[in-house]
Amino acid sequence: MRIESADVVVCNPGRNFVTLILRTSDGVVGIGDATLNGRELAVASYLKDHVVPMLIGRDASRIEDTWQYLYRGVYWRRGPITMAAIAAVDMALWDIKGKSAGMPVHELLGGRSRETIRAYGHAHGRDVEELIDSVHARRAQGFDAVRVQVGVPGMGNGYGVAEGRYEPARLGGVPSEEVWDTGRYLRYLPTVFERLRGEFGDELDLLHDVHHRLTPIQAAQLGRALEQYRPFWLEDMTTAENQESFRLIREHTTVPLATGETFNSIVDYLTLVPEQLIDYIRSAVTHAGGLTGLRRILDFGAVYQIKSAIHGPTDISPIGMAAAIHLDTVHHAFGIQEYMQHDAIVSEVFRADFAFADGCFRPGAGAGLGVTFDEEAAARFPYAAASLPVNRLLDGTVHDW
Ligand code: GCO
Ligand code: MG
Repeated sequence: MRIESADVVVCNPGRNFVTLILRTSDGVVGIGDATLNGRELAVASYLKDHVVPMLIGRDASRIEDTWQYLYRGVYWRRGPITMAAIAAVDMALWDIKGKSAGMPVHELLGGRSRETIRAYGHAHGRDVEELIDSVHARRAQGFDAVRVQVGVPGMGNGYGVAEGRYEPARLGGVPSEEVWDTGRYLRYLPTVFERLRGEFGDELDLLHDVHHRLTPIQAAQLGRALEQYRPFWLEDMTTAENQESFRLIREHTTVPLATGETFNSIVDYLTLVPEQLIDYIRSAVTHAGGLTGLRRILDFGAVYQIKSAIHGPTDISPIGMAAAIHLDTVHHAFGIQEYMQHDAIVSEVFRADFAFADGCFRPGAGAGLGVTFDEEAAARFPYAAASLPVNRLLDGTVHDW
């Protein structure tokens, strides 16, 4: 079974998605997600101009060999663009293998380790009252784990929640700008957790994403201040380029730590995992080399009792979400799955067979990944440049997103 053709489609049903479609000589179609938020066209070009010519004529059944060929066989390894492209090829090949075998991908990967997959939802508000309403809405959907993000008083449009919508992607190539004040944030957040515990009691799991905005010692302070409210985790407390800084956070707080959504390779975890500096691995199937790449990372983490928490924002397409749910179904050291929830319009293009109810996913039983991609519908939603905001401190200094 040879790969006969490959197409790359970039569409925008509300936000941009990059989809790879592989067709084999015996008529099997496999699809993969290569969406890299704000850099979609770079991955599309990497696929079209550099990867597709290497794929035509290859044996579609050789997933591992193709992965190594695209990773090791190329001088420039790793990096988000390369690994998102490899991820899409990998997902499409697993999809093809599943369709050829008449089995869902989780069966090919080893079968179910669990019946349901616990997910956490997103709640956010411009202020704490709006946040509380948003948490109630997630509770009503059945979530018993909720990520809470809130605007900080006096910080203007800060923290991506100002427009009442998390991370507004501004159309056009130039991002909007937000202000950030670390001192205000550090003073305010414990009061928010106190309020939430008062409102929702002890049972609800609360998660929070710091989005890389603190220095290691500020992160340690925040961990200590929030420990009494038992957060499920604090995510991306500080930038992870210097992984050794996590040692400092760990020395000072027992709050569980999650990181890795911007990582794309197992090599990115060489300090964090063996030194047990984190508790949850946050990489995405779409950004970490597909099922093949992420599975290796999660198994590495499992040796150190580090759990999976696969990235599941709306800038990953339903194909990437489906791949995550297949892996969650199989992986023994499963922790939790993020579910940010696509707008309904996305289902005009992508139809996935996984189900969500009572705060949990169940994988679909369809062969392959269980997602269909409607190319005609996709053509109705052409690419539109969009960017995440950029942060500046009060004095104008550019700060981490
Ligand atoms: C998360 C993430 C997202 C990212 C987004 C950037 O935890 O879900 O932080 O909200 O910011 O995926 O592209
Ligand atoms: Mg995050």
